Amino acid sequence: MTIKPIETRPFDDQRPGTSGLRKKVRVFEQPHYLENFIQSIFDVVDATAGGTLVLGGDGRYYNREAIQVILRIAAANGVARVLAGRGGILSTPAASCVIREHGAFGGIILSASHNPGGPDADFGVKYNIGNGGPAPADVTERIYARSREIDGYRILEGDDVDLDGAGPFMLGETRVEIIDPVADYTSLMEKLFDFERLREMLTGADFAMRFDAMHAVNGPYAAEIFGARLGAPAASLLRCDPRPDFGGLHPDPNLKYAKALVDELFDPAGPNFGAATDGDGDRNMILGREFFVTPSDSLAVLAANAHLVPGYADGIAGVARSMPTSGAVDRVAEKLGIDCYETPTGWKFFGNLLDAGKITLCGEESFGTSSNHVREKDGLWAVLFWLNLLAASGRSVSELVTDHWREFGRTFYSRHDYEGVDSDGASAMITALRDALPSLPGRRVGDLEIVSADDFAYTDPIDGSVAENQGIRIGLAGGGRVVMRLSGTGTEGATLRVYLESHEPDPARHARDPQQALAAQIALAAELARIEHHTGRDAPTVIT
Ligand code: G16
Repeated sequence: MTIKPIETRPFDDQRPGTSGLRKKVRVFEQPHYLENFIQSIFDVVDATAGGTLVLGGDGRYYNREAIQVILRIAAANGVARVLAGRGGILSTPAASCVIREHGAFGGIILSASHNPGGPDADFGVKYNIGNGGPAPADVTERIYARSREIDGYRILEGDDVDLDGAGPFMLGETRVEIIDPVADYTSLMEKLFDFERLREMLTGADFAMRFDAMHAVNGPYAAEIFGARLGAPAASLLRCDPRPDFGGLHPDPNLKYAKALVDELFDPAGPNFGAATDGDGDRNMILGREFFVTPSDSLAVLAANAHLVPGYADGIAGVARSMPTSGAVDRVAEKLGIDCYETPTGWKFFGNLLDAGKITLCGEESFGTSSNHVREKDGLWAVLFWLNLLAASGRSVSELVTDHWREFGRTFYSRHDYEGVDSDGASAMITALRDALPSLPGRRVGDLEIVSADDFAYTDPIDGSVAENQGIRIGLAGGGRVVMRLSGTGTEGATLRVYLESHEPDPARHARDPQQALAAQIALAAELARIEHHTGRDAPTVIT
């Protein structure tokens, strides 16, 4: 087998977003496009020191083809050993787990997360570092800078590796081991949760759950953990066969895209517990009977009750949430006397805090929750955590959450997304808001009084790195907030996200509909940002 140097020219659009490089499949299929980006990674990360690389993806369209290309480039760049998930499969949290368990120098994860899959849909490449977490901005910026000047890549000529075979295979000097994508992850879950108690609950006559894998990567993980280990009936596992196009659906576990599951749970005679995870298995949605748990509340409830779960019985060191995530967990941290950090959107910002032992749990409003067991958000972990809480407390999902509200007050929360709007209009809107920031404090809109307004900036307490322009934050008297930012994960136009929040201490007012409870905040956002003027939209596309 020979290593072939190939001449190439740079593409100018390979800057990773909130979570890796996400583009249409057609973009990745252009000659040299994927190769350039992968070579740029190897030019920045020293892969020649005899280390191990982890490789896998969420099984979406183009996953297998991309893996073959990456294996050949890895071999030509002197990677000693690659651990590849069988069939090219590794969920994002499982990849993080495997990187950590096997002391790999890093991993390449192929996924566009919750974005749809298929020849006309999305693909993505993400590089994770040796702690198992997404590469921090200084690394992704160096990869981007390299991609702007690259003039060649190295690739090994040879046959495809049999990703479904037993292995190991040699690709030139590189040893490719095919690993069971589920094994390491399952062992880790067994260490954290009370599997005996969970088995009792899931096989019991008075408990019914539904887990929806959305035809995405978590299907085999759910089959092993819920089915084989915990004895959940087959009927409780929905859409657990992964498909390259996710069955033509949008693998995003929210009220809109997991509607069938939501409808089943909102039947008064429905199951006790429902959950769904996304394309690459890191996001989660939690439902009780006739009850939706917002991701922000989920994080707060997990933090307040973590002592009930074996892996966290000794207490938690601290918590962190992304800036747009509601302040519900802040109140828990205050009561527990632990630190609470507010970070920019993006899981990578939790990495240093987790590595330094400053936090144990962290989460985001975008349906992400996790802990120090890996360095990614982890959908199945969150589902197991909730099941463990139900088993240990004997309470239902709605009881746990409403009890929580009674103790801490309810933080009403909603996110309004305006998807696929004109990029120039969206940027103009944010610029206008930014310019208006100094004039906002003291202003009243309807019954609301603005007490603070800024463009969120974050200084990492561990390495001092600074991230600026992370979203417009408008603080309201009484503890409410309106946050506005543009998504960093879309592949078409721009997506405006408006995050709305208010705090209600009075239990008599906790049962209100969140959209009604937040009506004043919704009106304030529309007026201050002139959303319709800039985007041409008079209503959001998705409300969660
Ligand atoms: C990614 C990041 C998350 C972030 C989310 C939303 O999630 O890992 O940290 O909260 O995107 O980002 P945005 O609001 O910029 O679209 P995932 O599940 O897409 O990898």
